[in-house]
Parts: sequence; C-alpha cells; structure tokens
Amino acid sequence: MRFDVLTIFPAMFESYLGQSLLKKAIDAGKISVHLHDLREWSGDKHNKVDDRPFGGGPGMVIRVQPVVEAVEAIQSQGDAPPHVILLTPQGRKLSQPVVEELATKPRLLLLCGRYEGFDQRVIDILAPDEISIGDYVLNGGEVAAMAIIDACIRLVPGVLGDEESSHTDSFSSGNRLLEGAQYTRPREYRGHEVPEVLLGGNHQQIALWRAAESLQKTTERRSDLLTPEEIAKRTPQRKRS
Ligand code: 6GU
Repeated sequence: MRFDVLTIFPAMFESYLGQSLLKKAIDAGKISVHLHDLREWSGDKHNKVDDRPFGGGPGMVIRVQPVVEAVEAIQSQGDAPPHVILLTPQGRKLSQPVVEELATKPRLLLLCGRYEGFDQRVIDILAPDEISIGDYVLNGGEVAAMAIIDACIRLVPGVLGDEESSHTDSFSSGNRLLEGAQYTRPREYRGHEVPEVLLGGNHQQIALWRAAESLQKTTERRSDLLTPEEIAKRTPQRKRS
C-alpha cells in the first residue's frame, strides 16, 4: 500500500515514520510513504501557499493553485491512481469500518490543511473524500493523516506480525465490543492480583471470562456500541400476567 502526503510540514511525519513497526514494513516493501511539501508548488518567490479570505474574516485560506497543481503532479507518479483524501473537521467521521474501506485501496493521497481551510475550489475540482477524525478541532490535518496511515497499515497483511490481533481489536467488523483487561507478570503487584481464572490454563473458562469482561466494559462505557440483540439478552424480561 502506498501513501502520498501533501503538507506544509513534512518534518512532522519523520519521527513517526522512523518507528520500528513502520520501518520494518517500509523496508519489507509492504508499505511506502511519500512526503510532498506543498510550498514547492506555491508558484511564488516567497513560497506562500495561503492568502486572506475574500469577504474578510480571521485566519488565512490555502490557495487553490498550489494544491491542484501538486495533486496533478503527484497523481502522475507511480502506477496506481490514488484515492484522494482531504483532512477536514467538515468531513465524514473516521471509524474502523471507514478504515477497513480505505485499507482496500492500493494508494491514498492525503491532503493536509492548516489555518482556516482550503479554498472551496480545491474541493470542487478534486472532489476528494473529505474525512474528519472526530468532533474536535486540530490546528491542521497532519495528525489526522498520521491517524489514517497508522490505522490502515495495521490491516495490511504482514505489517502487524501477529495477524490475529487486528481481527480481535475493538471495533473491527465482527467485534464491536471493547477489549477487556489484560495482565502480564508479576502475578501480584502492591497487593493487586491477576484474576485467578487467567492463571489456571482452562482455555474455555478463560474465553468465557474474557467475553463477559468485554461485554460488561462495553455496557458500562459504550452502550452505544451494543446491538439491540445484545441489549435484549442482558435486559431481564418481565413476566407477562
Ligand atoms: Cl481531519 N482536521 C482538523 N484540522 N481538525 C480536525 C480533523 C481534521 N478531524 C478532527 N478535527
């Protein structure tokens, strides 16, 4: 899977890309990440990519010309045409099903905005898939782009190392429950003990205990994730008179 990122802060991605899980996947040729500095397409001797908004108002707007020309240049590289994503709080909200959809694409081009946003004509001309990572405001799309890359690459075969763990993750399709507690050595720390059932080696009992923990945690914290069937199962039925 190939990722292209268009940003005025390519350096923000460098330490993230240097981490070991990613480096291994990049070295093994399973993924590649290509960083592109928007300023190279400014067409301006001061490398300016933003300007004041028509009609007035606070902040600056990213100009249409650098973005459209950069995207055209990036699209012409490589073999697969990219799926173009624009990171914006106005986009559709990222979720594990959306990540699963994006991870099927051979190539993503992520457009990171800053300031007050992009000139509307960027959206009119490129018709990008506008994505938000949640209902809060970031200073720019870079952190959101890293979230998308990070979530997608763990679905690329061979990147995680342990293929099973991405299927048992909370929110992956076929598992809409939160994960229960996990423990490792020591068995006791400052009076806090590991639940007895996990030490016994009865795998059927362990699986049942984990399923119950998972359901309890989800009911307490995120009942919005439960299906009507799961709620009905856990709701005591009153006897009909
Ligand atoms: Cl994608 N961008 C910005 N600037 N803020 C956000 C966001 C994206 N998603 C949530 N907040």
